[in-house]
Amino acid sequence: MSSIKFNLQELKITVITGAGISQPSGIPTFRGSNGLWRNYNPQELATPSAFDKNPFLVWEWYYWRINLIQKAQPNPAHTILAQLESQGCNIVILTQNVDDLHERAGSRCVIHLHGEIMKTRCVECGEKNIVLLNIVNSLPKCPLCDGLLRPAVVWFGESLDSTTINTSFERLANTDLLIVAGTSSLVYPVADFPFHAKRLNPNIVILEFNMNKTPISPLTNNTILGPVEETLVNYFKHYEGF
Ligand code: BV8
Ligand code: ZN
Repeated sequence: MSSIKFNLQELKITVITGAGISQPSGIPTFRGSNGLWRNYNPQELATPSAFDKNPFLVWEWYYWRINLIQKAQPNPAHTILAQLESQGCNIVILTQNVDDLHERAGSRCVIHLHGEIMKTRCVECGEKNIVLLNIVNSLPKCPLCDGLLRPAVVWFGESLDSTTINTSFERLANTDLLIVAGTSSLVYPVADFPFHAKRLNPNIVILEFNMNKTPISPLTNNTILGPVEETLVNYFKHYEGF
């Protein structure tokens, strides 16, 4: 366990999360053994070309994931982060995940770096944030122009929203404690965020919570190995109030 003691309420805390924080809730990760879907590599499905080629297949994959997410519950790793916020900590979550488990755990300050699976946008008129009302086995259509809707997520080969990136960089530049939980730190540009934070703020403390070491482990003050639904809770529960 890290020997660094903080007064949490005095810190600006930023948490970068990945698929590993939702895995204990039953949501497959992208690269884990159970990450594949019907032997498709998610990296091949989460692309504009896969959607252009076969929107039915891509929507089938997203419907399958939406169903999993709707049946899933937030786990203790989501909950402890929400409790830090409700206990008055200044905490912002930068999540790569497209599920809503952080919000359902009670976190309010959540930035979805890769978008949100429960929202769609129209490929024709660009209308955004159209909530997918019900899952039908056909292609969802835009209520304004009847154009094809796509998941409002960032696919591989697509740029992240520039405002999202700028807001994230601004937050990282003013962060005292950066927690990186449940991400392989292999997907860019988010994989570079901890390095960027260290360049902006050499005094930042970086703690990583993962089952294994990752490319950012050498940069961290400590990598706490183990299931995040236990390690993150154990790390924070000895602070007063938990
Ligand atoms: C872009 C949304 C500009 C969709 C996702 C260099 C610079 C810039 C870009 C690139 C670059 N090199 C390559 C690229 C391109 C690419 C990229 O990074 N590829 C990788 C694979 C090399 N990046 C992009 O395309 C990005 N766009 O840069 O635009 C541009 C444009 C054109 C050309 C070039 C550049 C867009 C990336 C976003 C893609 N969209 N998701 C959807 O969800 O359907 S990414 C997807 O991966 C998810 O968001 C996921 O969260 C994310 C990262 O994966 P992880 O979350 O880390 O999940 P993973 O399965 O990998 O790991 C799980 C981890 O959890 C593991 O470490 C495991 O040990 C741990 N774990 C599991 N269980 C537990 C646990 N730990 C603790 N406890 C547990 N219980
Ligand atoms: Zn439209």
